[in-house]
Amino acid sequence: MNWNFFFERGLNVRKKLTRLHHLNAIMFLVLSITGFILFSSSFRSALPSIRVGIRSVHVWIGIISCLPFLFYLPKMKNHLFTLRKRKNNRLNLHVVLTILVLLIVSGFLLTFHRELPLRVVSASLFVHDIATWFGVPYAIYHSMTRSKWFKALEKSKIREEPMVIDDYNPIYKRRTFLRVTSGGVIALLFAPVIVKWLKTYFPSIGETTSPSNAAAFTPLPAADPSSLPPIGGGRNGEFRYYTVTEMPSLSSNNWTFTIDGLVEQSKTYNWNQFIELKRSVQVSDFHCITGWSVYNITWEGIPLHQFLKEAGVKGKAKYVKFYSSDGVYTDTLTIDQAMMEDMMVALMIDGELISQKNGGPVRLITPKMYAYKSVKWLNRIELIEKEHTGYWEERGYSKDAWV
Ligand SMILES: Nc1nc2c(c(=O)[nH]1)N[C@H]1C(S)=C(S)[C@@H](COP(=O)(O)O)O[C@H]1N2
Ligand SMILES: [Mo]
Repeated sequence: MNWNFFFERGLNVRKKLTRLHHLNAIMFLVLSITGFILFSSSFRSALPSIRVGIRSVHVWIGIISCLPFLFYLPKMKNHLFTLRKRKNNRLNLHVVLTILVLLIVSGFLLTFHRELPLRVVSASLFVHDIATWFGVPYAIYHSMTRSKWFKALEKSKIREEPMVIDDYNPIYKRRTFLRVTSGGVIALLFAPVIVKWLKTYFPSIGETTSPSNAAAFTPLPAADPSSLPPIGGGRNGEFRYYTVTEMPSLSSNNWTFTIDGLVEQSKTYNWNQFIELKRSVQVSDFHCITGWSVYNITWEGIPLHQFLKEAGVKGKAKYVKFYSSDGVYTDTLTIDQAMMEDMMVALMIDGELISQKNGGPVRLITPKMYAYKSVKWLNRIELIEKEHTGYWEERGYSKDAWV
């Protein structure tokens, strides 16, 4: 047995691993930051123009960070061997590798989400999120407790005290205390984001009822009997509430709805007139391009084609433009798309007036297209001749929004 060979080799691997480790730490940091930006709803309004760019950076660094991982895999056996006597380090390695594999696989699936079944995409988003909520705090804890200053802190007080190595060794007590405290602090810092994330799956956590619009809008429209109980059986899944502005505060006093442009009959409705319009009920799904979906929603509202037919679309009109009362968000459909059966100017969801957060009292829904088409706080429909580029399409989203 050539011990020297083992020794040399071990050293070499260790050095390489350390370098790899630092490189990975930097990439992981960039991935966490870009990932948080993509997840955070406040960032939507802060810097919407770089959202698509940030996603590309996130995806590319994600791909690049797989390379060291591939380089590491053949050395993994060796690495585990060097750690054979250190249970904690081995455990750490297993945790880290599991988290990385989960992040890489789900990240890969999310990158190609448009080619995959929606359920696979939602599951990937869930895995990607949860692996992040474990992985990021764990990585912070890990790099903190291994840093030089933390180690110094662990030992600092010991010098003045007698070094008795027994069950009550102060080194261990102080160490445990410091580690538990810092772990606790990190967990506390992450708790709000994690709770927020959990709420998107389990709305019963925290506030049970999202403030409805019922107080601001009188009279309340009466739900169609088939909306109550909702024929869809109640929606499945939770919305992530998005806005690129402050949410507009609307009430039946200031609310209006206009259809104009290239139509025979422009018209502006007030609340009382609007809720007199004939409504129908549909059950459909709602898909955000970022990967989450809500299924079996019972929507009640005015089918878009009905609206357009009543207003009389002029021959010159080629596109339908939708405005939000937030004053910023817009989107368009071609006339053909707008005439599709399930495009709807929705007023009620599962038998209730659509809440403010959800884009109520009136929002567009476009079930066969991604929800960036479904303008919230809809207050105007304009028939136009030249194509208009919608809010997110202007900022890099695909004009092809078909799910
Ligand atoms: N006015 C307005 N409408 C909007 C948006 C927005 O930011 N502002 N976001 C869009 C996107 S990207 C999605 S996924 C859905 C989200 O709807 P929700 O907030 O009700 O979940 O609304 C769409 N309509
Ligand atoms: Mo979206």
